[in-house]
Amino acid sequence: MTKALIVIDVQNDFCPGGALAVAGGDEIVGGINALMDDFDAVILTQDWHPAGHSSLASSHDGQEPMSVIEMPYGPQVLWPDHCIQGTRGSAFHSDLRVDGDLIIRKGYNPAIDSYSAFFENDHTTPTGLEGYLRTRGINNVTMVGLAFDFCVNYSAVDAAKLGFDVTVRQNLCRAIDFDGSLEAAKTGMADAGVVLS
Ligand code: VGL
Ligand code: ZN
Repeated sequence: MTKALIVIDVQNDFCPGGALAVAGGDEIVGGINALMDDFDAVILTQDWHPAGHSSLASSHDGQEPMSVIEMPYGPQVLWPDHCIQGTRGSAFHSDLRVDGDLIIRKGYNPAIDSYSAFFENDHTTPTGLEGYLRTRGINNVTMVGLAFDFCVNYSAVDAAKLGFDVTVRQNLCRAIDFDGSLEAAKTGMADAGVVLS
């Protein structure tokens, strides 16, 4: 078994004081750092939106943050401006170890959001992570990070659908919990065969 730790979006904007702060988002950093040495590969993801990205409420006239609109690929929550490329908010938490093997950016396509580390929200356009893992012989992934009910959830379900053995360490995640998203995420991950530990 060759195993990777995938650290999802531990960035300033998802931590207290950030633009899309997840409660307790900074509490998981030390535990994630300590876990890294147990894996053959460590991969970090970075939410990385251009200004004017279609997932931002500010890009849509008359829309408030946290409203939901219909996009060609399905419903889309409109988020406050967050993780704009090159801003402080888009940087990793300053205590996070960034000596991993790969940083994969996502959400850079202006027209499509990308919660998952594997596919954009059209569930079709790949990020390349699958190929990276397969060519390194990795068949087992553990996921931690932010937010449990969005990017961790989408990434874990996609990884399971692709045939990887997937564990999500819940104590090293924090959730947004918007409109039932936390319970839906737990059910969806369990149904996909993700181990919630
Ligand atoms: C995320 C909402 C918008 C996440 C990213 O990392 O879970 N959530 N962009
Ligand atoms: Zn985002």
